[in-house]
Amino acid sequence: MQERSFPKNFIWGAASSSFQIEGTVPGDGRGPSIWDDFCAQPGRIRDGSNGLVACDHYRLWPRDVELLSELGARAYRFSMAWPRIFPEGRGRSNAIGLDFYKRLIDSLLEKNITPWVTLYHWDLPFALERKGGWRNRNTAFAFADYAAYCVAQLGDRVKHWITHNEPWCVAVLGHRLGEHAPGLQNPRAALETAHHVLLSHGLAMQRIRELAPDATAGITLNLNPAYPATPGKPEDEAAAHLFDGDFNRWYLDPLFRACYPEDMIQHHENQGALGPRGWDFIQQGDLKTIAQPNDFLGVNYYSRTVLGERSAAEKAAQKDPLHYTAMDWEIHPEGLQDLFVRLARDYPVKAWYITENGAAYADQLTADRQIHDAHRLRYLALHLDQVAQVCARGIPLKGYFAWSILDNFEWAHGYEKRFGLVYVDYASQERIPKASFHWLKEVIAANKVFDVL
Ligand code: IFM
Repeated sequence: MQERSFPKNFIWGAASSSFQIEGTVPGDGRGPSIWDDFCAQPGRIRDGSNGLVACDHYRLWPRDVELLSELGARAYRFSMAWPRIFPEGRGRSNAIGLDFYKRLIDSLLEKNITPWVTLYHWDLPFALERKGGWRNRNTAFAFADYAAYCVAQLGDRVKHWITHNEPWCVAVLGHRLGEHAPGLQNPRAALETAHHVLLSHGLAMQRIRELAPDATAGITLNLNPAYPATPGKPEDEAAAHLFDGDFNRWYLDPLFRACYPEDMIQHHENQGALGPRGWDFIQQGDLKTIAQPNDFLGVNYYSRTVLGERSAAEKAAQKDPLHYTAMDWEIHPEGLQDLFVRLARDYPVKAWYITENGAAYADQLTADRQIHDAHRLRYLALHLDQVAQVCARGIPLKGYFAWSILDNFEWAHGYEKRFGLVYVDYASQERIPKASFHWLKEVIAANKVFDVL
């Protein structure tokens, strides 16, 4: 790996999300979310845990802001918990919740860290789930009202808004595969959800533009490039195209071309995913609403997917931490560059940001309470090398947010998977910066990535 520089003014940051770190402090007026309910259902979370305490960030945030400052982060991407602001999803607002975010934002600004606020990172107010959650079109309008309220209240301090994080996860993990809240296994519900989440993005963008014409706003997608195991083999090529349609194009095309991909419409119909009511949830004008101009697209990149039979050597590598992370996700840094080359070719996006990238490993605390996370450090170095190459191609990739500043609640995996640059000792809530944190701090200061391997 050679030393590579990043463009001047490249935005360096780290990311987190509300449910994964905040904890729920009784008496603070926050309403329950679908994730509180999901965690309470036996068997849903691998270690049986929940978000009640998490990293206790709701109380310990000043320490976490100090850590971001120590890292040299110029930006911090975090999410607001909708049920902290509107405990029932709409109607009555909760001033205590809003004040928490005001204090956090003010403290970031004092330290010259720019807040990048995600409005929805999966913690839907449970009161809305009772009314059909994202399967109900009204939720899209409730989201736009919540977004408008946040922008009206915080727009003087916050100039960067991300409407949604990873709609694919909300739709597919939450409603088709049942691995995330609300835990449904219903293909039609997943399609309705994807559509209403995208619609809510468009509606929220319109409100953000009205209220904060000086702000930049966009959405974050998790994109996963698909490769045929045997290039040129028709079945593998077709499987890769289908995977790409389901994972990537189903979100990119409506957002940037105002249409759903024809081949995938056909596919869902052939699968009988829709039931007798067909596509009745897509109303006239919806796609125009969804395709509002975005100032940027946030991309979360972790891995790639290979379709078809892999070679014996590739299969053997699956237990090797040099090739796979603790999530069993393949380490494929080149996929990041391939993805951006293709995105820049196919979609008219003004600016790109990597809003998440990182790796889970089973970190071991040493006797002198340090974390030598060499595998994570290598993962970050390899991916930053690709990021620098994307920038050097002239693609307007303007920033990078590491996932995550802290170890946190990794959804259905509970606390078993650690993604943090900072280790969290959950028993004491002590924060211990890992070797990767110290290394990234040097990279940020130098605005260069260098060989560590
Ligand atoms: O922890 C998640 C995050 O909430 C969304 N993107 C992927 C991360 C790792 O799984």
